[in-house]
Amino acid sequence: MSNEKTLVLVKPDGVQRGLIGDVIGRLEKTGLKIVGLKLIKINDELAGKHYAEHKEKPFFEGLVKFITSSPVVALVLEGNNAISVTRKTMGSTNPVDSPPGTIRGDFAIDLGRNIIHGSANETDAKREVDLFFDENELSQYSRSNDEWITE
Ligand code: IDP
Ligand code: MG
Repeated sequence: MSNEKTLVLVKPDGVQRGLIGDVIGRLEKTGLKIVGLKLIKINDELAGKHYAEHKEKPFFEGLVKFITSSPVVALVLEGNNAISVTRKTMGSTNPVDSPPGTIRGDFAIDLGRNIIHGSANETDAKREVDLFFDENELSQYSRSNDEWITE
């Protein structure tokens, strides 16, 4: 789809390691527009909803413990193909398989400490944006350089 919104989290490891600026900077430079942004501590309930698809997986308990262990930065990015552009910029789930130049490839070496979350598809993106942001926390605005980013 053309204009999309996607949810990104700078996970606890990214916050603790001082990588918030690097991660957001890379995403910003793609041309995607930040329309929501906040620092929050995820509780068990929100973690369970966010990672519902992984409830039966052996790593679920560790994943919830990790994602609730420290604040995260939650972002909503908007733009043409925001979901796939963000996933491409992030790299693969396992940093070991992520090429240099991607966020996970450059900043991480462990599957369970991979710095960033990004929605996987349109259905997940809608659900996750609603889970983390109220409507009134999202901004609609234009930038003076929008015509230089999108034809
Ligand atoms: P994604 O974050 O690239 O969408 P998912 O498969 O949705 O990857 O998994 C969610 C998160 O769970 C991953 O980012 C990673 O932190 C963690 N994870 C996934 N698979 C494993 C595993 O086999 N062991 C430990 N952690 C895992
Ligand atoms: Mg996923």
